[in-house]
Amino acid sequence: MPTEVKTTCPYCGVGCGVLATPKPDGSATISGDPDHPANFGRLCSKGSALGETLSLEERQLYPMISGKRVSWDAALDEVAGRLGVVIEQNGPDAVALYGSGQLLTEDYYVANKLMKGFIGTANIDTNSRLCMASSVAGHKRGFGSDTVPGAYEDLELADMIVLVGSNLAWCHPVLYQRILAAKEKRPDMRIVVIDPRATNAAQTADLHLPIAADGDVALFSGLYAHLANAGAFDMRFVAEHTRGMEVARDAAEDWTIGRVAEATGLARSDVALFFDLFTQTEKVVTIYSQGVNQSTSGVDKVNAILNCHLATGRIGREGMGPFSITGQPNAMGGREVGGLANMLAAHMDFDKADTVSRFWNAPNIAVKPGLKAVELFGAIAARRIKAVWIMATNPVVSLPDADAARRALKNCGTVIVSDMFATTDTARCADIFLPAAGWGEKSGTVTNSERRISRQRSFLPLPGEARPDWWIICQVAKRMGFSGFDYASPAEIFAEHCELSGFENNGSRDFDISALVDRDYEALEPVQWPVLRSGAGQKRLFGKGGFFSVDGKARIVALNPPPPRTLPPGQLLLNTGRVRDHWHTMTRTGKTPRLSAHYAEPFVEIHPDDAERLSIRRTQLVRLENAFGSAIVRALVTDRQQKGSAFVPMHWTGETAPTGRVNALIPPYTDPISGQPALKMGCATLSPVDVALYGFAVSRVKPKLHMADYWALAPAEHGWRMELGFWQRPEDLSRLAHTIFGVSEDAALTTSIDARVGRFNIALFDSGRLVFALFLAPEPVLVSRQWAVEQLGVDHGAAATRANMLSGRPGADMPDPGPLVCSCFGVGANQIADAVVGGCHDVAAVGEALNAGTNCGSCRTEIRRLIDAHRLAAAE
Ligand SMILES: Nc1nc2c(c(=O)[nH]1)N[C@H]1C(S)=C(S)[C@@H](COP(=O)(O)OP(=O)(O)OC[C@H]3O[C@@H](n4cnc5c(=O)[nH]c(N)nc54)[C@H](O)[C@@H]3O)O[C@H]1N2
Ligand SMILES: Nc1nc2c(c(=O)[nH]1)N[C@H]1C(S)=C(S)[C@@H](COP(=O)(O)OP(=O)(O)OC[C@H]3O[C@@H](n4cnc5c(=O)[nH]c(N)nc54)[C@H](O)[C@@H]3O)O[C@H]1N2
Ligand code: SF4
Ligand SMILES: [Mo]
Repeated sequence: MPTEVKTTCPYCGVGCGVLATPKPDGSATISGDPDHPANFGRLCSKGSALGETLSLEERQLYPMISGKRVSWDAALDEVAGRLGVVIEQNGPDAVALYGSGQLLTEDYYVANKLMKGFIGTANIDTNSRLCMASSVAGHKRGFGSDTVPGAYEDLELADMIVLVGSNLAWCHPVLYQRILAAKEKRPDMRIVVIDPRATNAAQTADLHLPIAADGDVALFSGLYAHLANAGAFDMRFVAEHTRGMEVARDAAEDWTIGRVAEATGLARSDVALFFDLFTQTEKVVTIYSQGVNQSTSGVDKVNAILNCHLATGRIGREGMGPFSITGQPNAMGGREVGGLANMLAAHMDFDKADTVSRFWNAPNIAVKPGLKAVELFGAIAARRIKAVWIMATNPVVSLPDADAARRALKNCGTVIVSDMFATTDTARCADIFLPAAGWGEKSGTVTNSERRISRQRSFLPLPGEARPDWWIICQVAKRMGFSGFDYASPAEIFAEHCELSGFENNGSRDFDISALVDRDYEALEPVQWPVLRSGAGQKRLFGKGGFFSVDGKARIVALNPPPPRTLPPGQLLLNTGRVRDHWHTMTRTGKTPRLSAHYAEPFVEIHPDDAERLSIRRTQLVRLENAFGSAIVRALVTDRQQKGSAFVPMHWTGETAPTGRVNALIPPYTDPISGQPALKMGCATLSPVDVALYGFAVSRVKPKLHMADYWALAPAEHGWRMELGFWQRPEDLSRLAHTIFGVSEDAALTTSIDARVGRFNIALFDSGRLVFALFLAPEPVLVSRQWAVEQLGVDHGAAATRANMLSGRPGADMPDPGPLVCSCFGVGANQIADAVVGGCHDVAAVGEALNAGTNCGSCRTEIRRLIDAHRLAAAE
C-alpha cells in the first residue's frame, strides 16, 4: 500500500508542507499538510498541480557525453578528468560551478565544499545572485549578518503590511492568502502596495503607490525624514542598539514630501498618506522582493527599508519588521551553506577561511571571493573560465543578456549540465549531461523565508539512472582524489552542516543549528533557526538588539537616492517578472495543461495610450528591440501598466516560444555592492510586427513548428495548443497543416475558407475524434481558446459539431467558457460573468455556484475584478 509522505513544495520560498501519496501510474495525490506552520494545509495553484508534473515523459534518464549515452562511470570519470586537466593547466580559478536555490541544502553543501574547500576556487555562484543577493548584502550592511528577523505569524499580527516590489498575490500566494484571511478577521488591517504596476496584489490593497522605477530609495528616505520629524524614532532602541541614525537623518533631510512625489511620480497626497499611516502604526511589516533586489540600487533599497524599521525599533517583535521574502524553495539554505561566491559556509566570510579549512581538513581552501554570476559568465565568454558545471538552473533563459550567455556556453571548452531535462535551452549547450533526480525522488532539507528548515522526503523510486545531486557531486570529488566526500546519505551531510554551524561559533554567528545534530533526521519537524543546544528554534531576532556586527549594533545607513531614470528616445522602460501559474523557465509547470491555460504564450503589457501612439492593436504581435537583442510577443493592452513602460514575463524559452526570451533584451548591469543584475530595468523600442498570417491550433500530437516565424506551444488536456505567426503567407496551407501535424498527404482534411476575409480553417477528424484544428487568418485569430482545447476531448461523430469546429464557433449548446481564471477547477471568465449576471455578487457566491476560487484561492482577486466589471456592465 502506498503511504502518505510529508514533504515540502519545490517551488516558492513560502515552503509549504505537502502530503504526497504515490499512485500506481507514477503520479501522486497531493494535498497541503495541515500541520505545517508555513501553510496549515493550504496550497496555491502550482503546489496543487505538483502531482501532474511527475511523469517521466521527456525526462533524460541516463548520462550523456556529446549527446551519446554513456555509463555513470564514464560520465563521472570524464567530468573529474576534464576539471582536473583545466585546473592543472590553468589553475583552479579556470573552473566554475553555477548552482541554484533549487538545490537542497545537502546538495549545495557538498558543491560548496568541493569548490571552495578542495578545488580551491570561490568561482561558485548561483541563481540566487539574480534573486536574493541585494537582500543578503543589505542585511549584512544593516545587521552585520544575513538574517531575516521575523516570522510568518507577524504578517497576521501586523496592523499594516507594506509590499514593496512584491506581487505576493501571485508569487507567494499562500502567504497572501494568510494576510487576506487575517484582514477579513480584522478589517482595520491595512495593506499598502508599492509597485509601478497595478498587480493583483495592488488591486486588493487599501493603498497602491504606482512608484516610478527605482523610486524606492527616495520614497523610504522621505519616510525616514518624516519619521524623524514626527518624533517617531524609538530613541532608546536607537541609542542602545544602532549606529548611524544622525548621519542617515542628515542625508535624508531634504527628502520632503514634495521632493519625494517629484522623484517617484506619485501624488503628494498618496505619499503623505503612506507616511502618516507608517508613522501612526507601530505594528508594520514591510515585505520586499524583486522590485527591490533586482536593481542597480538594490542594496540601498534594502537598507532604506531597514533604516525605517531600525530607527523606530520596529524589528523582531510581534507583528513588525522588515521581511525579505525569498523566491526559491531553498534560497535561504543556499545562503546558509555559502553558495554565493563572496561567502564561505555557515554564514562565515573569507576572514574565517582558517576556521572552515580546519573543520573540513581542507588545506587548499579559497581565501578570497570568486566571480559573481554576471562576471562569471563574462569570464566564460572571455575564456578565462574553461570549464563550467551548471546545476539546477537555466541561465541561457534567466541571466541578463541571455543571448550572450548562450554564446559564452557554446564557445566554452567544457559545459557540464545537471538537470532532469536534456532539452532545456541550457542543457542544449552541454558537452556532458548528468541526469538529476527531481522533486519526489530525492531527499534533503530546504529553508524557507522565515528561516524554517523543513524536510523534503522522497516518495518515488529513482527513475532510470537519475541520481540526486549530492551523490553526483561526491562521486566527482572522490574521483578528483579528494577525501571528505564519503557520505552514505543526505543525513550525514546535514549532520556535518549542523556541526560546522556551531564550530568555533560561541554566539558570534547568527546561523547556528548545532542542536539539530542530535535529532532524528528522518523525523525532523519543521524548525526555525537558530537552534541552539539549549532548545527549540527561534521565532524572531533583534527585538532586544543583539546584532552580529563587531559591536553588536545595527547600522543605519546614510543613503543617496539615484537620479530618476532617463530613457533613450523612443524607448519604453522594460519591466519583467512572473505570472501566477508558471515557475521560471517552465520545465515543470509547463508540463501541466491547467497551469499552462492561464497564460499560454508570452506577452507584453502596455498602456492603451502607448499602444495607440505606437499603432499597436490588442492581441497583435509586437517586436521589442534594443542593442542587446530582440523578442516578439503578444500585445496585452491594459491600464494596469503605467504609461511609458512595458512588462514582459520571464518564463518563455526556446522550447516553448523561441522569440519570447525576454532576457535577450536585458542589459547585464548590476548593483555595485551585491552584483545582482537589474532585471527589472531594461528598455526597448516596441513596434507592431507585419504579420501576413496568424494562426491558432489544437492538436492531439506534438506539432513541428519550425516553419512558423512566431510560435508558442503549450500542453492542453488531450494534446497541445499553439499560437502561430507567419511573416509571409505560406503558399500551400494544406501542406503546411500536413507538415505541422505530421499527417500523411492523403489524410482527409476538411477545410472551411472565407476568401473575403482571408480566413482558412483546417481540421482532421478520425473516427469522430478531432486530430487537429488549425485556424488561420490575416488578423489575430478570434477563436475561443478554452473551447477549442476542450474539443480535443469531445465526440465529433455528428456533422453539426464538426461544422462548428471548423467554423471556430461554439454552437448554442456548447457555451464558450472563456479564458481560464480558476486553474484548480477549470473555470473560465465567461462562466464567471454568467454567474455574476445570474446574481452571484461576491467571491463566495461565485465559489458556491462554480467552485471557482475555493481551492487554492490564487484566482480570487481576478474573480473579484470580473464581478466588478460585470456588475458595472449590468448596471449600465
Ligand atoms: N508564480 C510564480 N511564483 C514565484 C516564482 C515564479 O516563477 N512563478 N518565482 C519565485 C521566485 S524565485 C522569486 S524571486 C519570487 C519573486 O516574487 P516577486 O518579486 O513578487 O515577483 P516579480 O514578478 O519578479 O516582481 C515583483 C514586482 O516588482 C515590481 N517592480 C519592478 N520595478 C520596481 C521598482 O523599481 N520598485 C518597486 N517597488 N517595484 C518594482 C514589478 O512590477 C513586479 O510586480 O517569486 C517566487 N514565486
Ligand atoms: N527578466 C528576468 N529574469 C529573471 C528574473 C526576473 O524577474 N526577470 N528573476 C530571476 C530570479 S529571481 C531567478 S530565481 C531566476 C530563476 O531562473 P532559473 O533558475 O534559470 O530557472 P528554473 O526554470 O527554475 O531553472 C531550474 C532548472 O533546474 C532544474 N531542476 C529542478 N530541480 C532540480 C534538481 O533537484 N536538480 C537539478 N540538477 N536540476 C533541477 C529544472 O528542470 C530547471 O531546468 O531567474 C532570474 N531571471
Ligand atoms: S505558495 Fe504555492 S508555490 Fe509557494 S510553497 Fe506554497 S504551494 Fe508551493
Ligand atoms: Mo528568485
